Amino acid sequence: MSEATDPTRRAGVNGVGRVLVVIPTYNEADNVSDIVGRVRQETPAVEILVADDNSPDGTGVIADALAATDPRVHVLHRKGKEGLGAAYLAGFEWARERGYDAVVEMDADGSHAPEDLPALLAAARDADVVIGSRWTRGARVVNWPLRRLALSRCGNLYARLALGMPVSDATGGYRVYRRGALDAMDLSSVCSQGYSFQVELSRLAHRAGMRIVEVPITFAEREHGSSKMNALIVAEALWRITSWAVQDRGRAWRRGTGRAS
Ligand SMILES: Nc1nc2c(ncn2[C@@H]2O[C@H](COP(=O)(O)OP(=O)(O)OP(=O)(O)O)[C@@H](O)[C@H]2O)c(=O)[nH]1
Ligand SMILES: [Mg+2]
Repeated sequence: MSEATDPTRRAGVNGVGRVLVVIPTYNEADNVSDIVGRVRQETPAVEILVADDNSPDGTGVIADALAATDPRVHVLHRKGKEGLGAAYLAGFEWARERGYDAVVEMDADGSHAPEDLPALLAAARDADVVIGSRWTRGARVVNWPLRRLALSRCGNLYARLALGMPVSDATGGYRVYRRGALDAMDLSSVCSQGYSFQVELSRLAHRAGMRIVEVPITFAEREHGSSKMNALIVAEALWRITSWAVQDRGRAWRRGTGRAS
C-alpha cells in the first residue's frame, strides 16, 4: 500500500506525520533568519534543517544561533560548496536516519513562500510527491525578469516533452516527499549537482510510479543576496535532460525488440 493511502500514517503535521523542512544555504546571511522565522510562524509543528555549505558570509553561524534557541531548528554543516543537489541528498539522509515521515525542499531566498506550505502538506496526505508549481492554474510568479520566465517555461517544456512526464513544473524546487517516495526512488543513482536535480528527482519519482501532485504557489524573485544560478547550471540541465531522454528511448526500443535493458 502506498503511504498516500495508508491510514496509519494520517497523523502529525497536516496528517502526514513528522515533517522536516530542508533549507539548503550558500551565502544566505541576509535571508536565513527571516525564512526560518516565517516557517516557524506558519507551521509551528514542523522541524527545520538548514544544510549549509560552509558559507563564507557566516550563514552557518546565524543558523547555529537560531538552533540554540529553538529545539525545532537544526543545522547540518557541510565542508564546502558542493551544489544544491548534494546538500539536499545529505538532508534527505539526515531525515531518514531520524525517522521523519515527510521532507520538504525549500529555498532560503524567500522565493518559496512558507505561507504556501500548509497547502502543500495538505496535498501530501494523498500524494507521494507534491510539487509547488509555478505553471499550474492559480499560480503566480512575482517580479521575475522576462529572461528567467522564458528560461523556466522553455526548460519545463523541454523536460516534459523529452522525458514524457505529466509534470508542468519539473524544475521547481518547492516540494514535499513522503518517506515512502524517498525509499522508492534510487537516490544513490542521482548525479545532478545544480538545478537539474529537481528534474532528475521528478523523473525518478515518475519512474517509480509515485503519485505526483502539483499545487499552485506564489513564487517571488529573491529580494536579498545573489542567485547561484549560472550558465553552467543551465548547461548541466540541458545536457542531462537530453541524455536521460536518449536513455529512455533506448530502453523503450530494447523492450520493443525483446532485448534485455
Ligand atoms: N548548501 C548549498 N545550498 C545552495 C548551493 N547552491 C545554492 N544553494 C541554495 O539553494 C537555494 C536556491 O538557490 P538560488 O541561488 O536561489 O537559485 P535559484 O533559486 O535556482 O535561482 P534564482 O531564481 O536566481 O534565485 C538557495 O537557498 C541557495 O542558498 C550549494 O552549493 N550548497
Ligand atoms: Mg532562488
